[in-house]
Amino acid sequence: MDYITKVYKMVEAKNPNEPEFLQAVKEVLDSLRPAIEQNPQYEKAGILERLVEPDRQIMFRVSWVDDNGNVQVNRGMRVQFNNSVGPYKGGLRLHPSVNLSIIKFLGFEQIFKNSLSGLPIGGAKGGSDFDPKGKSDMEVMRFCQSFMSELYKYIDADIDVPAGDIGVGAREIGYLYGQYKRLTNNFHGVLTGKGLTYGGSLARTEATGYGLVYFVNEMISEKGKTLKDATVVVSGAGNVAIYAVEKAQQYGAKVVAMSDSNGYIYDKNGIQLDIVKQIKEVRRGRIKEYIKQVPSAEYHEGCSGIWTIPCDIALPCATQNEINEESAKALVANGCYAVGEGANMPTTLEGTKVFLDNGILFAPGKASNAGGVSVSALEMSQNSMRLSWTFEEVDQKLHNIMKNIYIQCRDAAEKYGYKDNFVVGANIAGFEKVANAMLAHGVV
Ligand code: NDP
Ligand code: 2IT
Repeated sequence: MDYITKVYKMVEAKNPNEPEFLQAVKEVLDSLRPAIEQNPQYEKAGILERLVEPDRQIMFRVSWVDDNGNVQVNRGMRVQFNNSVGPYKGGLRLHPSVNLSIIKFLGFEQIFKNSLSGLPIGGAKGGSDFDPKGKSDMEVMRFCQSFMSELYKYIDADIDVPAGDIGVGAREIGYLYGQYKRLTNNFHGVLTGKGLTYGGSLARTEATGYGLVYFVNEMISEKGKTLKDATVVVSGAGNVAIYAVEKAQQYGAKVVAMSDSNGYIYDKNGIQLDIVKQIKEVRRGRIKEYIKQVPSAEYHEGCSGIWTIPCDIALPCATQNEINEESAKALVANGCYAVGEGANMPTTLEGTKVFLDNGILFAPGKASNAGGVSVSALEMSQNSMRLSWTFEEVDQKLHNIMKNIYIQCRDAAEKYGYKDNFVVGANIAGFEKVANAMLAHGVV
């Protein structure tokens, strides 16, 4: 049994109830094989065994009182996975589906993503099974205050810097920051995605979606393709999806579909993003409200149907495992030639295989959605310097970072004999920096 198989079997035996974590580990380990075989020092130092075990996992009760005076209890967690190249960094997710498996998969992916960003940040993730949907602002505030009353003990601007993810945007970061400041009296960059009035960075809101499109643009340009007049399907209608649509449209693409967890809209004339922003950002409404304002558009219940819409480029920006084998096959059959993952692990292992076997240009999330955390790291820099950069400065840096990530993925894939396989490229390039830092630090 080779080293990789041995490590994977150990992870499987130790974490039998964590399917998402096992999926993320399998994807990474399988594609590291060429790098591991050519560099025996990694096995000798037990790098993989250490990499798959989080530095620590913190779990805590979050008690709060709802608007009716009833006591509610949620489970909070933070998994600090690896800080070999910088302080722990990664988002917080608030969604009823959150469990340890999901937070561990996200934290594990974050190690490689943050390494690829080229900035000094380690990997972590956290969150809670709290569902912000349908809650009043005051309920969200009380939850966030209770959550931070425990989390603050484990984070600091130089230790662990959380940010947003599904269900955590500017409102939640504001409440979390307020409580952190109240408890510690510290005003420093302990969270990113902060509001612009108290240390947030311009372009952080746009960063993940914009970065995704910058990456995809690099990837397709090398093959002589362009976003101009391309038909694009984007799943989700949250932070990542909205700004992916905005940037794709700026490049001249025609985005014809978006979704939320109930269903999807199809607008053959091209999505009117200002209407989507009104519905989702201002009113916190549902995507189906779009057809009230655009009667020529269609609304369909259910999420997976969105992948049956013919398109040139698909950008999954909602959640994990939203493209399975069947959806991948439908995209390929309809002529889709590029897929850029805005979400974390939106494609199943079987779906990814379909894309790679069919020569689809496939940008894996840990590379193509790294723009968000990269601008978070730029927010940390600005906070440390007590300065703030203009939108254009941050956007320019983001653009360069995404180009560099693409080049790292392309070159690592080619170096190990997997030209155009950006899954292999992203995993190896992200891994090497972390592994070499771990080697330098000795066995810790
Ligand atoms: P938001 O909460 O802003 O939006 C999430 C969107 O995805 C919503 O439209 C939501 O629909 C939909 N969605 C969420 N869960 C599900 C589900 N189980 N099934 C179907 N649809 C679902 O989150 P973000 O846009 O921030 O995050 C989207 C993805 O991007 C996630 O995978 C996240 O980890 C990843 N990501 C986010 C970054 C960031 O900077 N925010 C950075 C890098 C990656 P509904 O409203 O119905 O729940
Ligand atoms: O998955 C991700 O990279 C994020 N949710 C953003 C993390 C961050 O620290 O900005």
